[in-house]
Amino acid sequence: MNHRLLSAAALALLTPLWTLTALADPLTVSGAWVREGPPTTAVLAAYMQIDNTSAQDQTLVGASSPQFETVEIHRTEIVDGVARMLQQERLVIPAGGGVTLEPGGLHLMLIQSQQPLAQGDQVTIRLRLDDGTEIPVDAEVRKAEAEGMDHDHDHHNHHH
Ligand SMILES: [Cu+2]
Repeated sequence: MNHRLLSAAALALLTPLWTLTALADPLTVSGAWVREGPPTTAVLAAYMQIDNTSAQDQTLVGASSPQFETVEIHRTEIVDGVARMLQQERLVIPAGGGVTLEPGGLHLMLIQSQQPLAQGDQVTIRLRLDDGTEIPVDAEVRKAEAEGMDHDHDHHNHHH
């Protein structure tokens, strides 16, 4: 590679980083909601659409909520006919693309709520990217729209 090509490549790498600092969040989150659980449950699942409006892949490495002790990234998979939840260390949202967190698939697991949450309550979640950026998300607690269509989290909620 000659020097001119090299510097052009370096510039292409640097430019998006520079513009990122001036622009809004690289991710757009829409339709965030938390599935209402039984009154006694301390573990709830959050779902949302995450779109990457930047020109670079973005990597979600975690999340937190002031209303919960811990938030984990989970993926539900069917293993030998049984739904299991596998914790994800990271979740890549491709440049110009999106990732859907939905019942039966990816979700945020909200663990150990500080107080009971019911339909209509708001949950504040902060998504954390690998570069340290935090993206606030407001999610409303709702009943599942198609209860019975999916069976994830049944092992959390044996009491309904
Ligand atoms: Cu989970």
